[in-house]
Amino acid sequence: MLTRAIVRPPGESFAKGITTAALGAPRLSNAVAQHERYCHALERCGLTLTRLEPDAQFPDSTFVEDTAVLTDRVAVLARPGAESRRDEVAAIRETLGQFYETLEEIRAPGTLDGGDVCQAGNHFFIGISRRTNAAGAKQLAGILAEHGYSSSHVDIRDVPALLHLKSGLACVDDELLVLHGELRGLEVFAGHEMLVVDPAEVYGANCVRVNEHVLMVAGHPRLEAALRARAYPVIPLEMSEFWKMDGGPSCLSLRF
Ligand code: CIR
Repeated sequence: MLTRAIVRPPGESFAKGITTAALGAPRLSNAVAQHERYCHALERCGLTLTRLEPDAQFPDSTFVEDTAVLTDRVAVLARPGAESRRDEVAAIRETLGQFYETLEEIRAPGTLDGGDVCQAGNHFFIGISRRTNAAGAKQLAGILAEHGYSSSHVDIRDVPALLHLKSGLACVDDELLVLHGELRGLEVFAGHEMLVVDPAEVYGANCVRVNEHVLMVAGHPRLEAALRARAYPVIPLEMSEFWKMDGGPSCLSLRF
């Protein structure tokens, strides 16, 4: 059961963040409103929020998920692959220190973004991506193993559509994976039930289970119907401004 989340609303410099999406510049006022609705959705799922102040020094700092990997047994500070995001971790270290007695961390030359880490029960899929390198993935696997978790690596460097593993993969529960079609054939996912998103709805694959609910991007009717058909209560959220900056529902919070 998740009880808390850390969030940080987008700041004045939000539009200066890194993006590959050719969807135009985000409008800050819309982003702030969408973020506020996202926060309400987390609260509706039973979470108590720690709301950090917007930080214009780091345009991508609203995507807090990339700065850490949180589990029931251990918290690991990430080392973001993008140089411009690396110092976002300092503030998260301070915040997590209020909740965890010890914090592990990914060290150089390893890089790791939290968005590349997907938990499925006691197993973790760790993406090797444009942001997370093999050294970072290996360090995380070692830390997780010390705490009794298994893990496997998923190399997505040949899948340009995916910035992070969780851009195309969500673990809705221990068994059901929602995934981008490019990932469907990978041996590493064998044995899991798979819900492959329609090619017209690939952005929808970045959804996130929060206790009883699944938070997903509004406007993905096939995925929404498929989740509802499996009796998951779905909360659709407008994410247009975060989509413009390559983000989605999972990356806007650290949940624990
Ligand atoms: C970045 O490129 O780092 C941000 N503009 C988007 C990060 C999205 N994070 C995520 O999917 N976990």
